[in-house]
Amino acid sequence: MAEAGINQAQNSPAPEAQQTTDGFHLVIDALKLNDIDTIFGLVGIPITDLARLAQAEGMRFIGFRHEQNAGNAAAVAGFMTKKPGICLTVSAPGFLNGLTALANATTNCFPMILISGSSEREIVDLQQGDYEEMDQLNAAKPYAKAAYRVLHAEDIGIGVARAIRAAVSGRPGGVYLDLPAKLLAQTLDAVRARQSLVKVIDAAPRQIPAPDSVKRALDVLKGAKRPLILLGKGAAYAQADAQIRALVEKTGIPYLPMSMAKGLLPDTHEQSASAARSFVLAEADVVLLIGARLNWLLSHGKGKTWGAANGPKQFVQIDIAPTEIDSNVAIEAPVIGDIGSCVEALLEGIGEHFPQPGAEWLEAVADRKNKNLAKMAATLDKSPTPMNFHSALRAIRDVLKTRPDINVVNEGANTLDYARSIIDMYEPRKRFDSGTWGIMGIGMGFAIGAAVTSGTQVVAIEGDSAFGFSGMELETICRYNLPVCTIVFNNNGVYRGTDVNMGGGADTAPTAFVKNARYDRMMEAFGGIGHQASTPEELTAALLEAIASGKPTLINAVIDEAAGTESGRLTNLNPQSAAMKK
Ligand code: ADP
Ligand code: TZD
Repeated sequence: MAEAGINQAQNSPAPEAQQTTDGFHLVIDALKLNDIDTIFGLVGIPITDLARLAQAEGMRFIGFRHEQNAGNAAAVAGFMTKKPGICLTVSAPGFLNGLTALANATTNCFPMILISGSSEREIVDLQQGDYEEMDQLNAAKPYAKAAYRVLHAEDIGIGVARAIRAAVSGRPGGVYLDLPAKLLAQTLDAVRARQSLVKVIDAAPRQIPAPDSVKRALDVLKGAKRPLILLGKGAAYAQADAQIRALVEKTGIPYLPMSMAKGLLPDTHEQSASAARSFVLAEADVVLLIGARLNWLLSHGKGKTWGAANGPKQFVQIDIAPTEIDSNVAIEAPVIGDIGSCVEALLEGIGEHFPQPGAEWLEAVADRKNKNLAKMAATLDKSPTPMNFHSALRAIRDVLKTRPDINVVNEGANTLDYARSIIDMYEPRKRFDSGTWGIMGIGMGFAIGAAVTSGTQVVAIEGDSAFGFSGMELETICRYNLPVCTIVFNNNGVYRGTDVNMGGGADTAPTAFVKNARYDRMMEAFGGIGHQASTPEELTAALLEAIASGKPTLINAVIDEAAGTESGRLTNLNPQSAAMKK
């Protein structure tokens, strides 16, 4: 069937010699010309030969067990590198499996390209019932930043170029590229084909902010009595680490990192106000947002969290997307441009000296921070039996402190909320988590993407429910022998393991799992290393061994099944029926 392309290619002379080439080769040539060296995907009709050819032509093809995980790997690769990560899938169901990752990438502003094979347009459009028939282009549009279809082989170069530019320019996002089977098999003259390829020049051009917007921002900041800087994952993505650090340190303003901006400055930095988060959000009078949206994760910039009773706040917002401004509350001073250019312009405008925040504000922040840190230290010092989230995370924190270079993946409810505040990060773009949607299922995809992209150790801290969404990728981790240590916080269920069937029937409660499952044995099934850890000491030993060996490892961390709270810290978003509240 459509899988014949590469067999022909392998048995026949190189395209130059035979002077024709085909769609398969052109797609690979177009990606390589644009310095893309890795494809994450899952094969089948009509793209198996594309994956084979990618390998034959020196690219890496990382094959997954489910497309959503391949897509998540591509998305995290995009976040880490500012180059679009590539996910390759088959038609209809494969495409739809990948679409969740594409939508999540778009929501999080990660650049990626989902490339899916598709069935013939004339059959799809007449709904004549092709193999895996679906109008994929239209299905993708609402969930992607852009969606394109290529119908003629000579347009592959342009199609790939458009996809790359759309993914990374302006606000980054997910792009869908539809490649019908017939296109891949089309042949054309090799010289014309070569000429049709496009090397994208300056894919994400700098966007310099308007000087008057910079002046306005500085005026607002200078007028602040209790200023705060909020760093979002856009700031991490921008790779303007030195400028951002300079701005924070020159202004002396306390800062809060959103979860994936942790490590942009080390969490141990004295200006970090993480441990006084509620206090600074409520008390600040002027807030400088750098690559962070005022969405639900920041209580939409209003209400009690923001100390509504203290009167209105003034916001300065740096973002590349002008439509982000005034999305939830009025923004006093928008600065539109790429973060590197905007922060540089602010630094230039500041010159040698910036009026430092008043001692009263800094002391109040430090005071609250020290109190909260002392309280947290007392909680972390306890060693209950069985382990709880805190004692397990203390063990992990102490190991990771010695290896600031390690990538951390994190999802779950309690596991996410506690790990985010307990595990310090020291380097930028090393923490990858459930992000803007609070999605479960990014775990193994992000872990594989981060390991493949960085070539270095990953530790994935996973709720047992969260892990289940992508757990089959343990096989992928073992197959590519990736340095990924997965720690499953096993408390026998979603949030916790103590729920009972309120109807009294034999079925388990909606949040309950099989008790005392041995996730470590899943790892062993694929040749990886499994550990069971019931104490912080066992967890420490297992993690140290995993990191020292760099081998695929899973630690089944046994957590008190009564330790978690429903929805972690999102209890307020969880409507409960009157009957359940009793
Ligand atoms: P967080 O969840 O960490 O608060 P968000 O994903 O809500 O962060 O916000 C990221 C913001 O950063 C988005 O509004 C996006 O437009 C912006 N952004 C991403 N990359 C850049 C960049 N290079 N320059 C400026 N803004 C950027
Ligand atoms: N499905 C998807 C794709 N995303 C989701 N966020 C959910 C379902 C709902 N959900 C959460 O918001 S957290 C969570 C689910 C199912 C799992 C929590 O249980 P856990 O973590 O075992 O992973 P804790 O640490 O035990 O709370």
